[in-house]
Amino acid sequence: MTGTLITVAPTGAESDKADVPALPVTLDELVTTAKECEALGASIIHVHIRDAQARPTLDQGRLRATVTALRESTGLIVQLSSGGAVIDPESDRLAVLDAGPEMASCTMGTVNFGDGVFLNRWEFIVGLHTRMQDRGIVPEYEIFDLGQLTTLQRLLSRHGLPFGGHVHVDLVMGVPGGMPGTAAALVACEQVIRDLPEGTTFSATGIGRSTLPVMLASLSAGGHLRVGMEDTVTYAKGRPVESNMQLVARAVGFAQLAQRPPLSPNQARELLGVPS
Ligand code: KMH
Ligand code: ZN
Repeated sequence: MTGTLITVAPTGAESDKADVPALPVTLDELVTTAKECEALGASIIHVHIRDAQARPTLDQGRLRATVTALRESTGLIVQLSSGGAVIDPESDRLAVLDAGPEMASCTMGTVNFGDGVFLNRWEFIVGLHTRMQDRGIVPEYEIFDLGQLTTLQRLLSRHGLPFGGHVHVDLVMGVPGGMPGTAAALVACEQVIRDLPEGTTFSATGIGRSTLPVMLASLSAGGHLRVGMEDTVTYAKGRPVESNMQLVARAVGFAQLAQRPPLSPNQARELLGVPS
């Protein structure tokens, strides 16, 4: 068993800065968060950005500046979200790949997402996957429900392996409308992941109150971890999250207890097929 990949997802597109003041929304806040999370043991940063009014945006200039700043200030693998917010058009989501990330997310199907719908048509999925192959970007396949793993099997069998040849999936569990954030659901996913190409790795994150059960289940099942304020803004009952670092520190502690210490960013690159 290898060590643990720890991804930090610090911002997301769903929480308002007004409701969650600790959310990093400016480039300075994001870079400071990234450096501190790297020092604690994170190896990947999953990035959503905000505009000058702290609203979610896929503005190309801001995305490029963010990738550059994170690459200059940290060794973290920079993974841009191609998911954006549920209202973002497909064209803007595809254009995220023009901002030059090492990795990008690639969601494997449509899912109800709270009161909205996170739309991911088959043709759009194929477009993201093949464009990433062409541009040398390593995908992280986002899985919100069990059937999306079979969509991934279909994608790989029809359109080939991702750039780098390694398949990595992230189970996003406990979204209202998606699979539950439970150990049983994680084990069901892990059984299907066995049918994906040999060596496929997975991480998992549980939204809201499913954070802890999903983290413990993932470590127990040989998976990796994603944590951050994109996914949870409550540390414990009645205690708001103080910072992304608090969530990363807790994940590092659990990984060490499991005797699977955090992988460095370069070890993560080696595992995921991301060029150094
Ligand atoms: N904000 C969600 C609608 C991703 O980053 O790729 C989509 C999401 C997934 O967060
Ligand atoms: Zn995201």
